Amino acid sequence: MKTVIVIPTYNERENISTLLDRIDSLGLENVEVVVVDDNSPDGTWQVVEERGKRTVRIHLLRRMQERGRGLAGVAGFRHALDIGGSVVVEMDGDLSHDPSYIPDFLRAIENFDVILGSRFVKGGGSKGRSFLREFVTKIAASYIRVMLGFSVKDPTSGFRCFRREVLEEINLSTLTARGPFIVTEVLFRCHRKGFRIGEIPIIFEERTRGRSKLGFRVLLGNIFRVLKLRFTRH
Ligand SMILES: Nc1nc2c(ncn2[C@@H]2O[C@H](COP(=O)(O)OP(=O)(O)OP(=O)(O)O)[C@@H](O)[C@H]2O)c(=O)[nH]1
Ligand SMILES: [Mg+2]
Repeated sequence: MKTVIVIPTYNERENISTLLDRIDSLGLENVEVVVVDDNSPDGTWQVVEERGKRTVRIHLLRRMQERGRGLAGVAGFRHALDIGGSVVVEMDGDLSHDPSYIPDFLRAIENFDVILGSRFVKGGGSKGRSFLREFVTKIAASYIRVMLGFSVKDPTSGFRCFRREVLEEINLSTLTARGPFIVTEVLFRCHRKGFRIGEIPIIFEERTRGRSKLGFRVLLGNIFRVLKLRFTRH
């Protein structure tokens, strides 16, 4: 059973080596990594390319024309399927998601189709986040749960694990979100298809290096994106 870890990056030069080291040190068997970088001006892709020369387990997808967390993630999923992944883990490249949880995901996915790394189940949480940022995340989670009918506690978590069949079924080519809203759009499809969605606790750590690409305007825009998902015929 091959596991593929998909990491979208934009200007994560200060974080990506540490993350790849940490993944290596887990010593997991049959794991490959796909970094999807949108030709970062800080040269994140160069770091990945260099490492990729030393090991066949690291793949770089360098997107030259497009920019955006959303379709970068989708490109990563496609590549993960192409190289034969039977389980696909998606995580951020800013060290907010600790790869030492990956074995927990792999255990949990045996009984589910999708596993979310959740800040809001027992044992989960966040470190280093401001009260305001945490508050916004919680309000957004409640809003999304009510509007889209999810029972999961942390629908916007970007640390996730999917069975291959899920990514084959949700029709990747018609996903529309270009930005971080993609995580909600993907979860909505999984939910509508009736896949079993589980959660495991994770401690999310606020990034300490590099800059967040998530702006206030994007967050506000998500209010409308949720409404659009809810009221569009599918
Ligand atoms: N390929 C690609 N990756 C991106 C893009 N924007 C963000 N990312 C990556 O997506 C992940 C999450 O982005 P962040 O900027 O950390 O956003 P966030 O985690 O939602 O927000 P914070 O909590 O503020 O960090 C990181 O690994 C980013 O490098 C993009 O345009 N293209
Ligand atoms: Mg982040």
